[in-house]
Amino acid sequence: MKQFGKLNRAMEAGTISKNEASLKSLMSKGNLKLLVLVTCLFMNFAGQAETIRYVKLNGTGDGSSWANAAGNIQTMLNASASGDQVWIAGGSYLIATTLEMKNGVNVYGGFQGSESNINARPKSDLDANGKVEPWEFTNATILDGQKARRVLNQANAFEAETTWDGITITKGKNETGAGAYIRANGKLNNCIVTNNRAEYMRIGRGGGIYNDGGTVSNCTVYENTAYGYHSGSVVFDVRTEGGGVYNKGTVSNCMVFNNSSNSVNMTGGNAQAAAYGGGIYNVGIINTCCIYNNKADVNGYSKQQCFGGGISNGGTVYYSTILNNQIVKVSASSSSREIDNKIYGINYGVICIDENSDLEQNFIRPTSFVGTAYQDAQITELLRADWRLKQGSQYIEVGSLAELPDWVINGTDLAGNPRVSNGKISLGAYEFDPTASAIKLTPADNGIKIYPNPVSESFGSVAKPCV
Ligand SMILES: [Ca+2]
Repeated sequence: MKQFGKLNRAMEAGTISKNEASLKSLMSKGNLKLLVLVTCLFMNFAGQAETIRYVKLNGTGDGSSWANAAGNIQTMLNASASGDQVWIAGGSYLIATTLEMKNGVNVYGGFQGSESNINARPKSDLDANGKVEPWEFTNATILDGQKARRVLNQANAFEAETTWDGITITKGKNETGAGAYIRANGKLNNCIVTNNRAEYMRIGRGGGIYNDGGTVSNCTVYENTAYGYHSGSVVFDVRTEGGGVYNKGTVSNCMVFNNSSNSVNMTGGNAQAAAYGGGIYNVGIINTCCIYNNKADVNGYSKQQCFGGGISNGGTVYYSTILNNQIVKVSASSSSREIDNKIYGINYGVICIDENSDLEQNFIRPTSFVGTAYQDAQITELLRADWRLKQGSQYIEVGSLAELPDWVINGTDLAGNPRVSNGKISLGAYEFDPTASAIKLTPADNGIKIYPNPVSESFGSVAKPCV
């Protein structure tokens, strides 16, 4: 009946036609058949009421169709009202002014440029890892901040859930949330967030995303940096938090890798620094994520600390896989590199071993090194890593459903399969999928060269899940 209420309000406001207004009198007669008719007509009416505006690269139209697509994303956002949508064809869009999200206006990227349905956007296995992932749109819509500004911004909490779906956010730069800053009811879904940099003298927060109460889901977040530095004669402390994501909201079903939380002392002196969360600084909720090969590092301070190569957790983490992350401390007199997958605080069903000798036994295609990539071949390896569980893995169906919220239990794993089957749940971000093991990509098959693990000789081991 909520829809009828909306219809009534629209009629009272005079925003619908006489024909539609005549339905009101039909409704008042209480005739069931007519009521059904009214419902059908209303659904048609509601579908037409929503306006889609179209954007393509170098478009010069008014945005009314793909053929008349406009070229400016913000102009189309500004023209939209809550409930409208903006569809953006694939291409690389140079963002000259930070894009401002608009309450209730969903934005979809990844179109070839002729689709009439968001589900028709073509996807393909672009990174050749044997699976088509939620963010792999064949016609990528790339929003490029040109290393000069934040790419996407939500200025305040929204009343309506507002989703940006199927976009790539890259080359953003800001003190916080260099790629995107979202707040309550803001949502990034099916997105790639890469090569963004939060940089400031004293503090850098959220290289890829600063999530202040919103939701990040089904995204891959890689090669972002939260960077702080000390420079000049005035001594001050430096702090970096969340190379990939600074999270005060929810991050669910995401890959987070090759990000760094990093601080450098440019001028010496007694400055102190702390680097938190190479992958994620979390004071919110993380669920079903793979957080691997991230790094928290500090260089050149008189006192320097690192907390969480993968994740620094002051919130809650559910069923995630945290592996091959690293902390690095370099000073004039010493340097140390350690594997660091530790997680403190509240966590359930997390795999976070600090011993990488068991990886081959448990995962389909683990990475062969610790920390971030410094060679192209390593980047390829990171993109093709597969942390799904192997037959015989010790993590299969040994988790507990106790204390898990319903949205986690009823959700999916990182491969999109049911999170719980027959009342059982596996540790980490994936359930065991017998068909997954059939995909065999060996380094030889794919031109991947395995480099020696630079730090494998020096760790103590904590060879058990952190549950
Ligand atoms: Ca893929």
